[in-house]
Amino acid sequence: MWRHTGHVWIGVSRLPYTPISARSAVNLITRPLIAVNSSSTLSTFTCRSSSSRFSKRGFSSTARTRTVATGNTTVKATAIHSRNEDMGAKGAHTVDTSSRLQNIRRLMRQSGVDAYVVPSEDQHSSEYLAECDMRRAFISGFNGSAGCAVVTLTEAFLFTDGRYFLQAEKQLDSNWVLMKQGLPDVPTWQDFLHKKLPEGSKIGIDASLIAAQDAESIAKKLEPLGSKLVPVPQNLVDEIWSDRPARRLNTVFHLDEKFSGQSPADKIVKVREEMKKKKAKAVVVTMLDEVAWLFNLRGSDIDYNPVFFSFAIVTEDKVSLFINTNQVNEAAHKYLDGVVDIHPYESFLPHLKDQANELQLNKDNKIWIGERTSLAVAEAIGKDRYLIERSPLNDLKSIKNATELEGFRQSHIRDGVALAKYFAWLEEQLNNGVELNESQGADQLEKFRSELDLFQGLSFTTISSTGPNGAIIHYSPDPADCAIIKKDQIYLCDSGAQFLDGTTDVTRTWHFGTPTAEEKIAFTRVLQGHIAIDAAIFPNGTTGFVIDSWARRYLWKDGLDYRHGTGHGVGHFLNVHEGPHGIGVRIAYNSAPLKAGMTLSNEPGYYEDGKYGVRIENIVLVREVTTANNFGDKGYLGFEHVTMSPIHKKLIDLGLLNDEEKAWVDNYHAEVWEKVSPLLRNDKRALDWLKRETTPLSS
Ligand SMILES: [Mn+2]
Repeated sequence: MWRHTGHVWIGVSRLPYTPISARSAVNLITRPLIAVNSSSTLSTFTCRSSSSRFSKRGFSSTARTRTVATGNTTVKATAIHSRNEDMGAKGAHTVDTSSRLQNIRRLMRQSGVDAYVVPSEDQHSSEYLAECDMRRAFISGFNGSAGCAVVTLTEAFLFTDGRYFLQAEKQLDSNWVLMKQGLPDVPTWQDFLHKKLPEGSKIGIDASLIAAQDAESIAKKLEPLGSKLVPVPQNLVDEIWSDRPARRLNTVFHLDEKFSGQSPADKIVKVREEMKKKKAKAVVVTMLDEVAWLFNLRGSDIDYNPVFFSFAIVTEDKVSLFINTNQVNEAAHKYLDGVVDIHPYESFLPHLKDQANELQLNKDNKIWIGERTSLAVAEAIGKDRYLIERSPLNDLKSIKNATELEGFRQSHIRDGVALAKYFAWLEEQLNNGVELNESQGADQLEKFRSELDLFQGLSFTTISSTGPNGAIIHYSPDPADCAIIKKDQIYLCDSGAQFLDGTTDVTRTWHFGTPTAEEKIAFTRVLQGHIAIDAAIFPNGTTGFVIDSWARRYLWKDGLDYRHGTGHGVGHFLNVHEGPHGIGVRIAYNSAPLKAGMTLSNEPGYYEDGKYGVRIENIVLVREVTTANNFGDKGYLGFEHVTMSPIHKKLIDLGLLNDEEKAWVDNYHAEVWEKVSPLLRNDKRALDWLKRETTPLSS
């Protein structure tokens, strides 16, 4: 697997991704393992997004890379030139990597390594990268979100998964061999190192970009061959990347406790309680959303993710935050006064080294690092002095307090206002024969969202897709070249926003003309799965792995399925994807039971390549429920949906629903009307639309 542990979200799609590997492939059902629409021409383009003008804190203020399907039109990829072209990280065109490879090989020889690995990750194992961290894209020219480059002195290999085969084929120049991970006989990049490279190879790596755990297992396999991983102090890509963009240094502010509901001091107490259970002397926090959560701080160093570059160390009596201190505004400085010592970001590793020496570490008392913590961090602590286990902050953060949960409810009601305004507007435009493309739709939705209270920006790039584009799971429209939204096709819209009181992520599927019987059946099967999850009741200790099939069983009846997970954790005004829990067939979902207070998406779908995509996504909160019995004294859990947007009745084949399911739809719609309509009093179009879309099925 790409990363064999931890909770990983890969891709621009806002969906829990099912990685394609020998291990997970057995969990996937009958469908072919290619996640792109084979009947469309896939290209990528870059543009400056127009969306930034609505963004208050600039979460979406830089260039976006977009993947666009152009239907039957073949777009000359070379015709697109952006000002980022030289970076190699943008555009569908092929970058000539000859001189880059020549340069890096010169440095490889100087460093005495035979191969050099360029992973996708940054130092914090972030899902989304800042531009300066897109090293693999720079060296290879391939800018998909998942992949790893291995450069030898004579060859260059790019490893990626099924979602990106077409894109990589298009973008890689003749210097590169595309390694299609997931196909038979194609090794993962990790296995490639011991299976394909000659014995006695010295394989260079930037220790800050590879998980300690990964490095450990790779080293073990290399050892019998006399090969080894060699940490190279300077990142060789950075050395040759002359116009590498600087890191963003945006303002870091503190989130008022009326939104966060808990002080950093309280959170630190909880972290120390977890440390005690493991006899750990310290916890090192390397994930950016975990640092942000711990101190109630937010920033905007990475698009869509209200995080900032930082590390933290919590010991039994000290808390240290490593951050570019200039970024922290005065109020935040004051807020943290007496709670945490603030140090420069660059001093993190040396500081950690000193601290590890000061603490009395032994085989029972170690420093706790998370599963995705880098080799560099592990090495700073020293061999046998660290414990690798899921970060306690990951678990603590996933259980929202009452304030955060109420924020989720309220922000989703407001979000429902923007959705109602948008869908009503869109329908009217299409009925009036106005020609609108997918990107114009996305922009209008963002405009409505930007008018909402506490809005901070989008939580990811809006997926606004008509017809066949909806079947491309990681699609997002390119403003310069995307499809016109068609009245007689299914329209799928997956979008979300960041608010001070919560993060939203919602998918709705519409048909503004007359859907076919086949489309209605697919939609209804998806809806039945959605309802099954929403209404699920299960004992404490149950994982998302166990209930995933509840979402699929109705599709399975018809021999249908979907190639992504059913649900992911959602941050509170933090990353739209977070762990450790989720609903899906990946075995990792079996390691984190669902607990009261967790937030999740519920998003089954169905995709008919070349025709349409269907997805229905709500955010749900996990909560305790009262049952007639309490077998095993475990307590029972269920979900509370917070997303407030109608589910398209026109696409429902009523003949497939039982009475309970029909009642669910009617009850949900009554709730949407009750909560959203009071906020739409000044918008007759949206109010009329909401009224119509939320009337009972039988009316
Ligand atoms: Mn989602």
